[in-house]
Amino acid sequence: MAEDEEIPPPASFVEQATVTDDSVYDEFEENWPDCWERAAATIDWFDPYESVLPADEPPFEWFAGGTLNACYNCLDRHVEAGAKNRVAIKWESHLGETRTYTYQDLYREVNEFAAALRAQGVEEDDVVTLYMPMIPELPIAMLACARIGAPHNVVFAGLSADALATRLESADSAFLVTCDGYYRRGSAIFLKSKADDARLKAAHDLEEMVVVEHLGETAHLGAGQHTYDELVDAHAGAEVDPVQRAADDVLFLIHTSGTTGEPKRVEHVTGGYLAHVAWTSQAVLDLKPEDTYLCTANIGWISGHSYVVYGPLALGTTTVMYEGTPNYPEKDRIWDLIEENAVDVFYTAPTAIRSFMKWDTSLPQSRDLSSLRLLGTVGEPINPRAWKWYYEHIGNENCPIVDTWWQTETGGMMITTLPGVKNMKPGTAGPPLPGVGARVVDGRGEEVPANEAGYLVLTRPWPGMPLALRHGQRWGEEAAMFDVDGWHYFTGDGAKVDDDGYVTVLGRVDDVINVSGHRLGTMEIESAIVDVEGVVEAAVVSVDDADTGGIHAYVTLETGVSGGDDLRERIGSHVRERIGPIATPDAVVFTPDLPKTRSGKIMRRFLENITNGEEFGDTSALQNPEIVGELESIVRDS
Ligand code: 6R9
Repeated sequence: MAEDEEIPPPASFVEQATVTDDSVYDEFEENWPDCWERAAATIDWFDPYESVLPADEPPFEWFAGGTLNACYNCLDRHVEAGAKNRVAIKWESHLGETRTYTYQDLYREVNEFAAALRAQGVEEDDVVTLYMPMIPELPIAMLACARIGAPHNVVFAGLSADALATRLESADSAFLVTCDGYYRRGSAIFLKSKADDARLKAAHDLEEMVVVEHLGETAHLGAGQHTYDELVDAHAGAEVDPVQRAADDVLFLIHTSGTTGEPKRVEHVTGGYLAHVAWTSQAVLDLKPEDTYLCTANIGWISGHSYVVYGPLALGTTTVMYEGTPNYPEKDRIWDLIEENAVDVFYTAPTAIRSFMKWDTSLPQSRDLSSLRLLGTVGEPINPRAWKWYYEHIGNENCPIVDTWWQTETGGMMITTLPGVKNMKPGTAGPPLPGVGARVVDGRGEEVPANEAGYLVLTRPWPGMPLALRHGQRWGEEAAMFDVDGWHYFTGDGAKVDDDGYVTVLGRVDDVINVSGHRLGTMEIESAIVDVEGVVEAAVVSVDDADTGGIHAYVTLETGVSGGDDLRERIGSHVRERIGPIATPDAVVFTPDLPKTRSGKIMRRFLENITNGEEFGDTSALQNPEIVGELESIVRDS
């Protein structure tokens, strides 16, 4: 396979794909915005919408006038259509315990928990925070919230008590569902104690806490704290009518890293979001009700919301959820899951694929993976070598790969090939999906020539857009950078477009870094580091190593403070406490100074060059150009 080879989708795939007609692109162009009815038609509405998009300027009221319920779409309608015995969620614990929920089982438990939440005082539009690992009670709680119109606010279980406290405050949330603890690589992590800590730290009243007893330890319960089982048992057999939500009512909040030190709160609304994720699950992942599907994303992040829970369940598919990591108990965990469950569609991250490549290639080869029909990736650019390995070793050259570019802010997929229509180009996400407007521009907002790098902007609204953008807000400095004509959203990514309109995403160009598919804000980590006594300034950069990834921190100290392993350890543990283990620097470099512009802005670009052993460009714009060479020798000799 040559480097720039185009690979047509396998005929066996195209024969059975849901979307195979190239005319879908023209149809969306000619018929914009009404073309998005195709997305809206994948879900059921209580009241039909009056207009797809009433105006082409903010506020963007997608599917105005329509009412619906996301939980109804994910459960009731499949049960009503006779699919009650189809498996909705197949869960496997890290030790191989399995739990299977049919659509009827899930319907029953979601209704019971929805009744319980109501009885605890949760009303429509109250935000319920879910601080839970990958256990079935997490999607159950999400759907229960959706049923009663209470937006959920999922916080990744790997984040610290401090991070949870900040997110409770940011969401103004008085209700929390958590669990006693969970296992990770064989050891127990106690989540309830972190939740109790957050409760004390949050400048905010937490009224009620529900605790799932997952480890089986009896959790110590204080006032306003109940076990999940006690509440569900008390509402056994209860049925709760799904509330009618307006298309624009919030379905959930999610926090991600932005360019400021604070987590960025993103609110997704019911109608547009659900239509967007259901449609892309169908058109891109080619999911069908009879499929068994595995997405390795954690539900704590947007990929898990959209493509473990809402997309597949809206389509009535079987979604496989697993607790734990791809290498526990053994490095063939994923291939086990695929073989055992005869998985049809598999969606994972490039960082996982690179690990699979490093581990023993004979592991997937010794398994029967022939059930697979389509493969997907998300989270970061995939290099052509990893792409080809995935294509050959996992897909056996029989499965198209969709390299899907999107973000927390977009809600669902935006740039990728339609696998039944377009050729694939390894390392390139593909053209914008039908109806999506994307352009690559320079610093003045002018479109750059083909194959040249620039900034990736979205130039048309899309159904899955979040509340702030619907209302025409400019998202801080991220959107204010350009002078693009008309409405646009700056994604924070750099990209280039080839002559066929295929977009290659090059990575973040703002103060967000992507470390093994985890999105982290440099400012968030830096402000945790400068909290440590003795530290004056800090700058963090990502390590550009496809295999290891990681974060390096450059730190200046107060006079008289000496940098050593002790201080390194204190910095590491403080970052863990403030944010979580994923943000802990892999190396801390003490330096007399940081490269700065004349206006005092730290130039991370030079630090990135030094970290990654690259040539650095012109340093003449710095107030202290000599530090770059000095730092280079510190790093080289360390
Ligand atoms: C869904 C998700 C978003 C950032 C995004 C970009 C990177 C995601 C990508 C990709 C290249 C792809 N990214 N998919 N880069 N190719 N297929 O990951 O959301 O956590 O918000 O991260 O991830 O840099 O801006 P989120």
